[in-house]
Amino acid sequence: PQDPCATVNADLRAVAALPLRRAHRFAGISTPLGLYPVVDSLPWIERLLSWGVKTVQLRIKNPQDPQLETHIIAAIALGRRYQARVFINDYWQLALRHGAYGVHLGQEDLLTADLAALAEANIRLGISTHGFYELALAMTLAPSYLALGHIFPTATKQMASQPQGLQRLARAVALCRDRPTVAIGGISYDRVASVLATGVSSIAMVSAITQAADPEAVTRQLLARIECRADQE
Ligand code: 3NM
Repeated sequence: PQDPCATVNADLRAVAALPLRRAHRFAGISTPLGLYPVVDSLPWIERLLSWGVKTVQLRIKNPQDPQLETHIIAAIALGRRYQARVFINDYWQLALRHGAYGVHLGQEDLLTADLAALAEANIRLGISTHGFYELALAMTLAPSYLALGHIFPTATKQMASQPQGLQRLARAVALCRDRPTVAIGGISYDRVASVLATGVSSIAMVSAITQAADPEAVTRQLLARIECRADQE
C-alpha cells in the first residue's frame, strides 16, 4: 500500500513550488473581517452592504451564467461604493481583470490559479480548508485569511468531509496564529457565541441570513455581536 505521508509530502512540495516568484505573501487583512455573508446574487450583495456589512462573498456556482462577468464587475463596484471587502469566489481571472478587492478559492483551484498574478495585483486571497491537512497546504501560501469548515452539518453545500466541530476549530485557529480565520458551515445565530469562543476572527454564513424570516434584522443583530467583539480587541 502507498505510504500516505508520501502523498502528503508530494502535495506539500507541489504547493510550495507554485510560481509565486517575487510575491510570496498575500496582503494580510489588518482589521477583523467580522460578519462574512456568502451570497449568490448582486441584489443580496447590495442589500447586505446597505445594512452595514463590510465583508461579503459573491459565490455564483454556474459558470455558464451569461451575466457572470457583468455581475462580478457590479459586485466589485458595489464594494468600492460601500468601502467594503467583496471577495469573488472561484472566478479569479475575472476578479483579476476587473480589480477585485479579493478572491476566495477552494483547494482544487490552488494548483491552477495564477496566484502570483493575484498577489502582484494586490488582490487578497482567502482559501477554504477542511481539516488539518488542507490547512497545512493553505498555510504554505500565506493567504490573507484561512476559511475553516465546515464546522457543523450544513444543507447549503454538499460536503465530502465530516463536520469539524468546535474543538477542531479551536485547534485550527491556534495553528493559524495571527492570520485572520473564518469559520463556515452550519453556523446559526444561536451558535455564534460558541464559535466566537474558539477565538476565530470571523464567521461566514449563508442560510442563517438568506433563509431568515427577517434577514435585515438578523444581519444587524449579527453585526452588533460579531463586529462589537472585534472592536474590543
Ligand atoms: N463552504 P451555511 S460550508 C459555502 O466548509 C460553504 O467550505 C463551506 O452555508 C466549507 O451557512 C458552506 O448555510 C455552506 O451552512 C455554508
